[in-house]
Order: sequence, then C-alpha cells, then structure tokens
Amino acid sequence: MSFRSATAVDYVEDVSPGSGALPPRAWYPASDATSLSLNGGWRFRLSPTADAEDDSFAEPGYDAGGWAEVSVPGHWVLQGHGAPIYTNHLYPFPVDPPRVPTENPTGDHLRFFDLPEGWDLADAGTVLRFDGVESCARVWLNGTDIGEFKGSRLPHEFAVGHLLRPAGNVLAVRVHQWSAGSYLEDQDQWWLPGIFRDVTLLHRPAGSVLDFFVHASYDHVTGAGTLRVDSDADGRVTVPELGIDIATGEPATVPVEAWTAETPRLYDGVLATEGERVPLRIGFRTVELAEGLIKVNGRPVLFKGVNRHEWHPERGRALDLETMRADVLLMKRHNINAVRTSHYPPHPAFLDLCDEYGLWVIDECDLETHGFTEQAWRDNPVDDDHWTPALLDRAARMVERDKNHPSVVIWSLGNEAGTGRGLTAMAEWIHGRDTSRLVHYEGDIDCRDTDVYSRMYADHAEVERIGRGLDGGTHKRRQLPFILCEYGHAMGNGPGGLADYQRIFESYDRLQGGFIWEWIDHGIKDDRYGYAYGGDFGEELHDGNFVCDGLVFPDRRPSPGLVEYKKVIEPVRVDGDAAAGTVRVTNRYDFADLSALDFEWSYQVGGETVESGSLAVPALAPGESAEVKLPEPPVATGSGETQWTVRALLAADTAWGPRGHVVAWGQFPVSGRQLTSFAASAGPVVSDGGPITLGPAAFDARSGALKTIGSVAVTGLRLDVWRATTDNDDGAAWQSDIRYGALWRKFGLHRMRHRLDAVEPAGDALTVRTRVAPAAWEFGLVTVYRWTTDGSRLRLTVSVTPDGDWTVPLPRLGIRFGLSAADRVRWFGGGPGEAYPDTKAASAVGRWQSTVDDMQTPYLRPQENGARADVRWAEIGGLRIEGDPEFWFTARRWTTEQLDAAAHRTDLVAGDTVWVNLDHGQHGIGSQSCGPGVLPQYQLHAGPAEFSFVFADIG
Ligand code: IPT
Repeated sequence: MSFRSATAVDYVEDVSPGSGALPPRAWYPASDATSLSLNGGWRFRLSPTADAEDDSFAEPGYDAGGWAEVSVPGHWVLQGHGAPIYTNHLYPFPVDPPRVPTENPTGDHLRFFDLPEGWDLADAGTVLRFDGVESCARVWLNGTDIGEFKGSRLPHEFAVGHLLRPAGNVLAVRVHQWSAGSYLEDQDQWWLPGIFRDVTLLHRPAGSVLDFFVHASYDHVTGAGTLRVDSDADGRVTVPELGIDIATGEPATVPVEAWTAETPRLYDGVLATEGERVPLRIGFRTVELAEGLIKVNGRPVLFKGVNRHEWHPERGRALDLETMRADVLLMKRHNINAVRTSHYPPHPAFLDLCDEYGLWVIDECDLETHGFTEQAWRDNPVDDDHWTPALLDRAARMVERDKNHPSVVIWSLGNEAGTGRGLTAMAEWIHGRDTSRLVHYEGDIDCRDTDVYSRMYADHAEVERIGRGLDGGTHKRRQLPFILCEYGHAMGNGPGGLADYQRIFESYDRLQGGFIWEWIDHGIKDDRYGYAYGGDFGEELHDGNFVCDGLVFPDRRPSPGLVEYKKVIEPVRVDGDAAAGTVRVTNRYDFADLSALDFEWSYQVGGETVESGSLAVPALAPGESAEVKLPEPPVATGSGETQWTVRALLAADTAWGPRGHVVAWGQFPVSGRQLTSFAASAGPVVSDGGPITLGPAAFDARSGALKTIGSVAVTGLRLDVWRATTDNDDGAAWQSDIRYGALWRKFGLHRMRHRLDAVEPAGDALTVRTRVAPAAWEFGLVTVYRWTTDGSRLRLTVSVTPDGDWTVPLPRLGIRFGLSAADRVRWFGGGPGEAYPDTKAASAVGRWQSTVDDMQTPYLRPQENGARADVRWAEIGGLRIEGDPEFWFTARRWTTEQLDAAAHRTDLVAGDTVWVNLDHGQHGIGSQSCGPGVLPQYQLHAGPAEFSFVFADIG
C-alpha cells in the first residue's frame, strides 16, 4: 500500500520518553570489553516532513547509492542540508503541546558495518549506545525496529546482540528535528538537529558490568576516605594505591587525600565482574549542606564559575575531546573553578576532564520550557502530569550516567522551566537516588524542592541584601546558601562590574559565588560574515547576536572579559604598602595552600622593569595572609614614576599550566607620575591668507582646525562624545531600567553639531571657541580648545562646560582626530588589553606595544572596543602624545560611525585614515544586555571638565 497513515510517526508527538531503550546506567569511557565506534561517514537523506518517506530504507539491501553523506557526530544543518535557527526562548513553531509542525525536517541516516574479528555473538550481548541525538530518533537494526527515543543530550542504549551479524549490518536511524521533546528543550541556543554525539556498539560479555555507583566520601576530621561500589553485577573493587580489595557493596575506610577542584586527587581502581574490568577514577569527597552553607570536605566553597554550552564554530554541539580539553585548560588557566553545564548534561567525557583537572560541576538536566513564559506559563509541561514520566526519565538518565564523577557536586533540574509538579517529582527522585549531592533549580524561588537559593542577574545591591540575610523569602530559603547561577552577561564588550560582585561575594558567607553567563560565543563560521549569528540564515524568528555572549570568541580566543574575570577571581591577593616596603599576600583558595606557587617581585620605572627577583612567601593555608618584606627599591625615589609588581606563578608544570604561568598579581605605586614640564613660549603667527602657525603646528585660519604637527598631517580634530553602542549600552528589550544606548540616540549624541564661535590667536595661545550640541535639543557642551607651544611641542587644553539640562551620562568625553598613516603603537599606561571604567581590574600599568589592527577586539557584532586605560603617553603615526591627566586611548581604521553601523566584522573596511580617540572619560560598561546597568560610580556624567595633551612630532 502506498498510503501511510499518520500513526506511523505518532511517537514523534508522544509525550512519553520513548520505547525499547535499556534502563539508564553509569557511563564509562572504556573497559576491557570490546567496542566499536560507529562514528564517521553515514549515508543521509533529508525529508521535509516526518513521514514523507516510508521506512523501507531500514531494510537490508536498500540501495542508498543516491544519498548524501554526513559526518556522525554532527548536525545536518551544519553540513549543507537545511539551516540552523537561533531563538533565545521563543519556540520556532506554534505552541500547541505536544503537537509539532507538519514541516518537520527529518534526516534518515544509514550506517553499514561489519563486526571486528572475534566479536562473540554466541555467549554475550551487545548494546548500541547513542550519546546524543536531537530531538527524536527511531532506530532499526538489520530491518528490525528496536525503538525510539527523545531527550537530546542524554544517552540511550538498546540491546541488539540478537540482531547482529558478523558482517553486513545495517543501522538505520530516522531523526526528526521537532518532537514532543522539543517542548522540553527550549534552551537559548541554535536548534541543531542530528546525531551529534557518538554512536557506539558495546560488546557485553556474559557477567559484564551493568550499572554501578561509586560512593567515595571523605571525613575531614579523620582524613579517612570510605569507598563502597554498589554494582548490579557482583564483583570486586581494587584500588592498589590504597591497598583496597573489596567485594562490591562492601565498604572500606582508609586514609586518603581528598578530591577538590583545587587538588583533584584521583585514585585509579578497577571494578571487576565475571566478564569485564572497568577502570575507575575515584575521588574522595563529601558534599553537604551544613550551617546553611555548601561545604565540601567540611569547608565552604566559593564558586568562581562559568556557564558552559557546548560549542564549536563549525561543528556546533558535536565536540571532540580536544575541544573539550581546550575548554577545561582555558578555564583552569583563567582561575575558573566551577562549571554549570548549562543547560543540559555535556558530553560525558567533559566530566572526566573536570574530575581530572579539577572543576566543581553543577550538572544540569536537559530541560527548559522557557517559551511558555509568553503565555503566562499556561500548559507548561512541567506542571502537567502527562509529561512527568518524560521529566523523570531525563532526571534519571542524567543522574545515572554522571553519578560517578567526583566533580559533580550539585544536580540541577534544568533551566527556565517555570514551576510545577514535574519539577518536584524530579527533585524527589534525585534526592532519593543520590543523597551525596545537592539539588539546584533557579526557578524554585521559594526553594521548596532545592538545597540552594539560586538566582540569575540579581544586581549588586540585591546580592548584598541576600548576603546580609535581609531578603526575606520562605523560612526554608532563609536557611540556605546563595549562588548566582548566571551573572555578568558576557555579550559583546563586557561584562562590567565583576570586581564589585566579587567584593560582595567575599564579604558574606552566605554568598557562595556565581557563574558568568556564558563561556563561549555561539557564532557559526560563515563565508559571508566571518561568524554568523541569529537571523543570518533567514530565520523568520530569531534573537540576533544574543547567542554571542561568551567570555571566549567562537574560536576560543579569550575575550577581554575572560582576562578581567581571571584577575577578579584570582586565588591570591597581593596588597602593597610602598611606604612600609611590604606586601600583604592572602591565600584565597578554599583548600590549597600556596606551596604550588612561586612569587616574584619586579620594580618599574616609567613603566619599564629595571629589576626583578623572587620573593619568599610562606605556604599560607587557605584564608591566611602574611606580611612579606620587599627588597630595597633598586632605584632611588624621585627618578620618575615607579611601582612594584608582585606576581604569583606556577612553581612547576601542572596538568593545566606550565611553570611560570601567572596565576595572580598586584601592582602598587611608589612614586607618582611627574609630567614633563611645558612652558608656553612663542605665540601664534597669523599670515595673510595663509595658515596660523604655532610652534610646530599649522591651523586653518578661518576654522581654527589643526592641519599639521611638524610633518604629521592631522584631520578632523574635535571633541567627541559618541561611541558605537555596546550590547550592554543598548540593553535587552525587556529591561525596565533606563537603557542609555537608546536614550543617547534619542538625544542625538551620535550626531553632534560643532558650531564655531571664535578663532582667537592672541598672546601665547590660539583659542578656538565652539558649542557642541545635537540638533533638536537645547543642551550642549561649550567647548574651548586652547593651543600653546613650547617651541618644539604643541599643547592642547580642552575645556568643556555643559550647558542646559543634561539628563543622560555621556558615552565618552575626549577628542578624536585622523592620522593618514599609522600602524605601530607604543604606550605607557594600562594594558596589554582593553579596559573600561568597570572592566579595568586586569589592566596592568606598564610599557606596551601593539599595532592598530591588534588593538581591535573582534566582537562578533562590532561595537565600541579596544580602549586602553590610564595612558600617560602614547606614540602613533609619528606623534607622541602625553596626557594630563592620563587618558583612554583608542585607535582604529574606521570611524565610530562606521563601527556603529556594522552588523558583522566583515562590514568593517579599513580606510586610509587611522582614527584616534583620546578620552578624558568613558562611561562604564555594565551588564545590561541581560543584567544590571552601570553602577553609579562608573557612570560618566556631564560636568565641567578640563584636560590637556602635549603633542610632539617624533617622525
Ligand atoms: C537566561 C537564560 O537562562 C540563559 O539561557 C540565557 O538565555 C541568558 O538568560 C541570556 O543570555 S534567562 C534571562 C533572560 C533571565
């Protein structure tokens, strides 16, 4: 019969988790049992609907000769078939649970394989494992339908031994992009269908390991570890290093070194059953809620975390081991100690790496129903009993898979799923199954089901109130510790205000830290745009570059936000007292002493190191500090600006960083800056019809515009208040606070007019008087440029007096000008990277050099970037510029207006002019793309200001 009834694909819209799969169990990478990876090239056919094609392709002998090929693991939409879709929380289909659209891209996958030599089919079983398929799969082996499943980022296993043949096996998998499961997977990310994690055939000898649960606790009072491995198949557990040789189910207590994220001590063991030997990596640690705090091994921990989505710019969520390792290494090298696996269990190998290198993990279930917020959470699956089996299935698949990882200290029910009975059922099940960990869910504001009070994006003031316990809440919540499961929204330039959060976290025991949103920009490598984001694939609904909000760029290059975070959370604090000639060193680790670190002092004059040496610091215990004597300053004071820098470095190679890697640092001044003296001498010379000259400079006589300084041509020098608004300036549409990006545009700060009032060559100065103001508004900035010379150099003093009713801060306040040629840049001031008033912790004072191109920070959506803070002097394009006071320095090959107009990096085309901004002030950055705005102390309010620059032609 050619007509197929719709019922053939009913499972797609069935709320049940599926059928045919084995019960969930612990995941382990390799044992002595044979396995066969089915990763690689698979034959592939894409259909527009779930039932456009019948299932005859699953039959052995089917001719798939005309089919395409895709790589597994992979997403077909990233391999030339269809296109990805990005939405934050809107479902890209009508909300009518559990129904999905008829347009349901469906990928039929075929894999042909032979069994390796010696694969015993007689006296053994075989399991077929899928580690992740989005969003719903139906599976046939050699023509037999073995089941179907949902739960994209969770493993599913099938017993297939009875269906296998030594050669010529046909594995057929039909994958539907949309299913009932899609309603539970509304995370803020790309929708990427496909078999995106490994497919493996596991030989299961008779008497092989089934499920097992490693219980390895640590008693911090006695220093003893207790190991018990519960196993569905009886066997023995050996840990040679500890002399342990016990039966499964039997406990052993021995002295051990504990596992912590700072000291990830693992013991190798083996679980041996009659038919299999499974390697174990055992970490002894105890997690508890005690005295209202999350404690591990008896001590409270402070999470310095990130939210990690799985991302690769070409392969999407199909990550290889080296990419996972790169994430872990980068995190460790940036002082990050915790990961929330937002918002689904990661590839299981990632957790092995967390165990090995040491990261605290909040393992989050694959559950989010955020789109229901649009209908006031009506019909939310998590509050509908029909869906509860699916929710429990997801909880069990996560907990059973990941329960043997010491790194996992907290289970999270999911993200942004509202509230409901299904969540309560999940929490109850998890609490019953695993009493050794805590349960988290941010949406449970009263903490009915959870062990931790968790919030996202709460502002500094509220976090401080929570720290003080003045936030009220239910009785239960008031007894609980607090974490910010998301904060510091790292979209574009920013986040700002991290140091201020950290100060608050460190001031109140109840505050146990937070997790930056998020680790990586989910940009997709793209020929048109460099990196594509939402909307670039013609999606009818999308959320633009909201998917690019990570601390690392898609290629994993650290953004300035990561460098800032590393400094803010550094585990050693160095506070200097130059007068006393001492530094106070504080150990801010929770568990480790400082014996793994070497300390080094250096002494800078004018930003240049003149001497350095090692500093003996005791191996302080966590929380301890010591006053350490510095050597005599190598140079007499009065020899210019001098400072100490003290750095803490890895004393030896570690698993994650080389010897000499800088973990923490501090700087403090000895003697302050001395400006080079400048005495105005010759005054302006006015020649008939020609330019006005003043020392080395020439000005247009009518406009007062600067033309040249010596041999250097200068164009368009004038006051500048505009910056290409950052994602944080623009803010998120739903933010109720004032969003300055829009207000600045409303008030025309991006189109200021410069009215010339007077050009006055008089006495020793050329004075140019102007009023700078936007069309349509009555407020403005009365701006006076006063030029003088000492004969060889040129000095500009800018005086700004606000006029009228200024109700918004300024984006920036300074001057900009164009240079016809510039490439290399040198400066003395903050560096090496970008900084803004509230993202400046990592800006170190020193002598730096770079190029105009390298000074650009490649935010995927172009925006203000690249400022260097506290610059004393800079050299660029044949000019040396000295500031009084220090200034913010920016140089780029396009104008601010071009930067502002660009949607992708590829829109930025270098012109002939290098535009230089020398700013007296910059408005802070904040985190308003999803969090609080700029704190008052970092806002740049219009007020009377005066600042100077001395220019010299050094060409
Ligand atoms: C929060 C989400 O949990 C996260 O997935 C991401 O969307 C983030 O915001 C913004 O990038 S939800 C927030 C809108 C309160």
